[in-house]
Amino acid sequence: MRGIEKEARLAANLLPAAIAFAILHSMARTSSGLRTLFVVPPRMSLLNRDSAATQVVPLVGLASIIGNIKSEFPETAFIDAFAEKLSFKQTLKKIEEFNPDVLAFSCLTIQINDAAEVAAAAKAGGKPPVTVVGGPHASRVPMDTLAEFPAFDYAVAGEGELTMAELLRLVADGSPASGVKGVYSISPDGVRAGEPRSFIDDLDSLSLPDWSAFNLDAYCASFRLKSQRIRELCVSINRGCPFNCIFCSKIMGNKVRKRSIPGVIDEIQRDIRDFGAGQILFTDETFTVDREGVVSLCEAMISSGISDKISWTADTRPDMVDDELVALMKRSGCFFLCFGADSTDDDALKIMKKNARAANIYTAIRMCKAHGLQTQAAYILGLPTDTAQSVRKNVSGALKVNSDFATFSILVPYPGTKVMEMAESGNEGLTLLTKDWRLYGKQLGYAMETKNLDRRKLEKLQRNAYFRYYLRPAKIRNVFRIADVKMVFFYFVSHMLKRLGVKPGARLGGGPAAQ
Ligand code: B12
Ligand code: SF4
Repeated sequence: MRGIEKEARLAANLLPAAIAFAILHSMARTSSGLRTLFVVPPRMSLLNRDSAATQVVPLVGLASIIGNIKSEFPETAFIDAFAEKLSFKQTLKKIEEFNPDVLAFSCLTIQINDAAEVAAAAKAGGKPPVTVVGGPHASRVPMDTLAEFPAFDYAVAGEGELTMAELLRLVADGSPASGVKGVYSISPDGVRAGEPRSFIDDLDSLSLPDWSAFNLDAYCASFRLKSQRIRELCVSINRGCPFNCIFCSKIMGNKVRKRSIPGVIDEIQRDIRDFGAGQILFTDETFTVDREGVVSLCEAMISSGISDKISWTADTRPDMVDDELVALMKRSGCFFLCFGADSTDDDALKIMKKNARAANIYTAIRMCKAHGLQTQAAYILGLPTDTAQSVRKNVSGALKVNSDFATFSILVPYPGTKVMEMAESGNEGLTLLTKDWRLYGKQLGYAMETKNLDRRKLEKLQRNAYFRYYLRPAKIRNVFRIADVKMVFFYFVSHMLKRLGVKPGARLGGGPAAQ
């Protein structure tokens, strides 16, 4: 095997690039022995606060891919370098130890540069693996991702379960995977290939997410203190959202595809029984988009006794809850709801194409409070038309809404969104500052500013929003209840460092640039 590799490497130096590519891809990979390693990259940028200051949860998308390929490819493993707080070097060491044939990354936009650096370093080692990238960033701009980061051989757009299985079969055969729907590639001689794969209609046809490759102790349950030691697992009950908010990446398309409720109940019971879950995070983009389905789910959680064993939390839109539903959700174990409020101003909601009214968030929070649910509302600052005054007005509204927790993000032009289109055109009141993806943070970023508010002003308004919100007697203790104190500390230290001239893309120790 090593001899074959040597020969292949020698050939790679002598033959034209296209042939070398084919040889490297065909190195002795039998289907069942194919070693596949999925990786969430480590956090390597010093001020990448978005990824540090939010929940870090086990990714159900990756667990689902693993669950759907594991019987055919048993030599599959997973490293969440981000959750395990591994450095670049530690991540690389673990990759080398596993010695993968295929190295596959899952990345948000803010993680893509870090993943590319790890991929490049892994490829420079003794046995270069075939590298694949999937997840939100690659899904929206697969070709651009490959052109920008040659360390990736393939980019997968959309859902990975079926695509990855087909890709691995071809790699195991030593064939190029460029014909697989959903797989994008640029060959060494520049030929681009790839076409979209349709969304999976029948989600019940998929195997359950497999958590056995995860180090579940590396995560902390959402909205709980680490000391509470509750194990949280993620469950997705449907995919897709019918709305078209201008800032949303719309990874899962417009059509809502639902799972059967008995299937979801089986999964939760399995998560409790086999993986010790004490809390469930429903990761659906709009959990209550199918009201009937949620009613059936809650009733089934109550009748099966699940609601006595676990608590749960979810995200939804403020216009998609009602009193009866909230009461039922609470009875079935829900303790916390997050709302994409976005703004407390109707005009701003119109600009965002939210298709909702500001009044909805006031009503939603009131209802939740009446039923004893804790709440978080997420607001966005920095719309094209925003001024300091309109931002302060939005924040004053948030104070009146008075959810237990609030986040104030600065609008980010994620690739593939309408906001990116507007920012790129440069004539809709938004200015794109960079395409360095490490700077695409919602909390401390540098991606965009507006015609009325430069970055400095935007960030000052954001800081003031947090001060106004949390420096109130009834709220200050909340900061310490969910966001562990380190995160709050990191938020302010990051701002200070930035003021002192540290570039948001500066490296944490251990990354290649720091060596
Ligand atoms: C639940 C959720 C969260 C949860 C869980 C995080 C998570 N990463 O799953 C929480 C609340 C923690 C969260 C936080 C954040 N989130 Co979030 N989140 C979502 C949401 C609503 C659903 C994700 C999900 O579970 N989907 C269901 C599963 C089954 O699908 P999936 O994860 O996408 O995986 C599938 C495919 O993507 C693909 N795939 C994924 N990885 C790979 C890898 C390979 C190799 C392959 C082949 C395929 C593949 O196959 C999977 C199975 O089909 C999405 C919106 C959306 N619809 O995607 C936003 C989304 C992913 N979040 C987003 C953002 C920006 C964030 C934050 C940065 C925001 C912030 N600052 O607060 C943080 C980052 C936190 C972190 N460290 O990861 C953006 C990402 C945009 C981008 N281009 O980067 C999204 C797309 C929402 C948006 N704005 O449009 N989020
Ligand atoms: S932000 Fe939420 S409601 Fe709007 S399109 Fe995205 S998932 Fe749907």
